[in-house]
Amino acid sequence: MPLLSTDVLRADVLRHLTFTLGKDTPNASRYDWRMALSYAIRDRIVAPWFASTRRTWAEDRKRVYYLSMEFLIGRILEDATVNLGLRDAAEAVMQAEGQDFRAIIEDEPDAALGNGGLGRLAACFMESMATVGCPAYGYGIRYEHGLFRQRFQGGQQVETPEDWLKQAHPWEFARPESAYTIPFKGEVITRDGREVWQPGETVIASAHDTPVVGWQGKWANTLRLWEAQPTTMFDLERFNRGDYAAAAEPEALARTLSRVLYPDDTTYQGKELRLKQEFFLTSAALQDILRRFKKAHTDLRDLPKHVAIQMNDTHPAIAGPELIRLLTDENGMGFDDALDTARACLGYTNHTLLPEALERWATFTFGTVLPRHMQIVERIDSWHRRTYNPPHYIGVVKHHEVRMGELAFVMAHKVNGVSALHSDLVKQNLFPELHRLHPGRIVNQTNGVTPRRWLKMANRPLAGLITDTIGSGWEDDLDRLKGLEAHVGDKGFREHFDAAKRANKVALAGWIKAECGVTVNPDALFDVQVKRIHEYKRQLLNILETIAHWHAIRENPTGNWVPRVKIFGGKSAPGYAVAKEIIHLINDVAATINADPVTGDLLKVVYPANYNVSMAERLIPASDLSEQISTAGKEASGTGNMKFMMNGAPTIGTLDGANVEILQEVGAENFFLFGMTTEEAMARRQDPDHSRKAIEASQPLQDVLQMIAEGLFSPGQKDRYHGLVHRVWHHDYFLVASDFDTYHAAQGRVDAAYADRDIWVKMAALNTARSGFFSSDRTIRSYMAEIWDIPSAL
Ligand code: 26Q
Repeated sequence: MPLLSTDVLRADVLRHLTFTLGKDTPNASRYDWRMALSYAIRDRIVAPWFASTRRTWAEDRKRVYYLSMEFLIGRILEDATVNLGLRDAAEAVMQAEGQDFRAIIEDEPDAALGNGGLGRLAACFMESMATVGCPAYGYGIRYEHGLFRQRFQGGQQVETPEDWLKQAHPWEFARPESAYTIPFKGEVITRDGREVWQPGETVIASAHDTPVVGWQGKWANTLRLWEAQPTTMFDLERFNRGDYAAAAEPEALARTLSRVLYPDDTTYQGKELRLKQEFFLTSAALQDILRRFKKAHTDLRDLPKHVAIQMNDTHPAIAGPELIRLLTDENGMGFDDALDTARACLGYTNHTLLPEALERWATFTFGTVLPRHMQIVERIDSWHRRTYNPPHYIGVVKHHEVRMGELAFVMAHKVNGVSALHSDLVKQNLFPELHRLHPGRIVNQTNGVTPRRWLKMANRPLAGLITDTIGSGWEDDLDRLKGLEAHVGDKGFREHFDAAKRANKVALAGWIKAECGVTVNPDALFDVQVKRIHEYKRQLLNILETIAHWHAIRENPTGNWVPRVKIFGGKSAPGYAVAKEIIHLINDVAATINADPVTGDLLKVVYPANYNVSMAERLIPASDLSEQISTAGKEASGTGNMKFMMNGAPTIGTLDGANVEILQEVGAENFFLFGMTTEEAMARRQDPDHSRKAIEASQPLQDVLQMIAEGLFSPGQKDRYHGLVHRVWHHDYFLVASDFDTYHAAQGRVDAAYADRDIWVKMAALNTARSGFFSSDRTIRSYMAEIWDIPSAL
């Protein structure tokens, strides 16, 4: 098969071009070729997919159901070819047909059904579950529009709708036969002593399945996304009465449910439509799970032996009450049995400590949209209060609000944080009382990322060097990267490592020129901060320090400076004014610095618009320095930090999230640590004058703030950043001022290290060599053992 695989693949591509696309080669567009190749690749996923599904049924295996409002998948075609071992064959086929393989790959829209870290984690988990042979379904929503596209207009973020489904989507199979009715609103009446929910509205959830194939095609799972459809096309009675607009209402409601992804990643607003989306996903998933269970079993009390349901944050936390409702109202189980059964199935992953991100629904909204669930939540709450009778009871329902974090905690047999530090803070700060009542329920599962996409696929030069050096097999056994350590002392290896990085940087420089119109020197230090824009992530700290660095070069232009390219990427939530102001400032500073002949090639600042998974795949392999500079105690884990490490970029960072574990794995001499610890940060905030004191103690920071305040970067509107500067002086909750000096000093250490090639390349290579722990395969195996109680099928 390997001998002929290219010829067979070529024949299949031509067959699809002819018979699926109906195109003759002379008329085939790039799109046609991409579709033909995608179908030919998809065909090869179907066999392992069927085999996995059949085995799961035949062996009656326990399955995991990963419920997530977000799956930030990115492009699929190249990843699928890599996992099937057909990457080079696919390139050869396209070449033989006179097609540019890269262009074909990049013709695919980037599926952005998620905001950031949480959604991308779900996508990495899907790939790792397939790789390690964990029988699994991902359940999500098939948003018609994913995360908005970002443009810059005069340096400011402008959002435009995203349209990934405009073209045919070759990776999914519609399953109209798998459809469920989802009820909303109405009232609960009592009939024969039983509560009966009479919904006021219903919609249909209709399934679309995407197979997810693991490394080497040994196993494949299903990502099942639900599309909302109207129960009745329109209300015939109203239509016949001539009320045409109102007659179309049921259809309109249904269509809005899966229309668009909410673009907020940290601020939660109590929007009714969002609650409806959450219930829509959750109810459809649970109905599907119970239907599948009943095909093989009869006693629903056995559910936990066969089913593990993971809630990705509280967004699907309505799963607790909904599962109880389905077991009791629809299947006749008693409440106590239903409660025990549901809890034994459910797990809850927490991804944030930020109070403004915690979901709380007004009981009025909750009771209106889900009247039966409101009753069940009250019953869960009083059961919990009665059973544990704690002194300071933190209820699920408090001050006319349903707290989804507490609900998820109470309804789960395991609750997990996403890094060691974060899990400790979940115990100590977020749920201290519940942790005392349920010791052992909170566990840690440090995040990971898939090395197939983030190393093998995205960084071919480095992946090739790794295989040449330690052989293949590291792709699904990432601890083998340790084997590189023995070669780090070898000058030849270091030269190859350096050359791989340089090749990526040259490619990125070309792209930056095309995208931003800025010429950057590939020998400069590429310093990269890419992630959602948020105050706690402190892009502001980075740009303030960039200004200080620029100022220092101008004061001494003939000094022995290390040339730098500062690269930013990321979107702000559309309604997050402060984040949008930071974006504007970065773009203003970039325009000023890039036009300065004094600093010239010594410093450039670029901010390509519309950061997404595909852009990450370009930027991260070409990075020298990973910026992970959040205020300690605020970043739950971070996963970008792991991707940079794998790709040989040392971190400049704080003791926050998984940075702590990165530091531990890589060693302090290979990590640029700075800043306050979580405890120091909390203590620092107790001083009401902390920022003023920090600014007055730092001449560089004073200079920077003065330059901004004077309008140096906004000559057309000198007061543009008065509000921003005022906040740094007086309302600096995220401690930008207090961490400025140590950050500035750490950047100085970076320059010194980079100036010595041997020191730098060794450090970079050790980052790759010691990144094995951050494979999401390790994370998934740990969930399987400690939360799901599921063995591998491989
Ligand atoms: C909630 C309610 C209404 C609308 C939106 C939301 C919402 C949506 C997305 C709230 C939060 C999110 C996303 C959170 C997120 O991405 N958290 C990140 O999760 C990563 C994976 O665990 C961590 O690595 C990051 O540290 C964490 O910030």
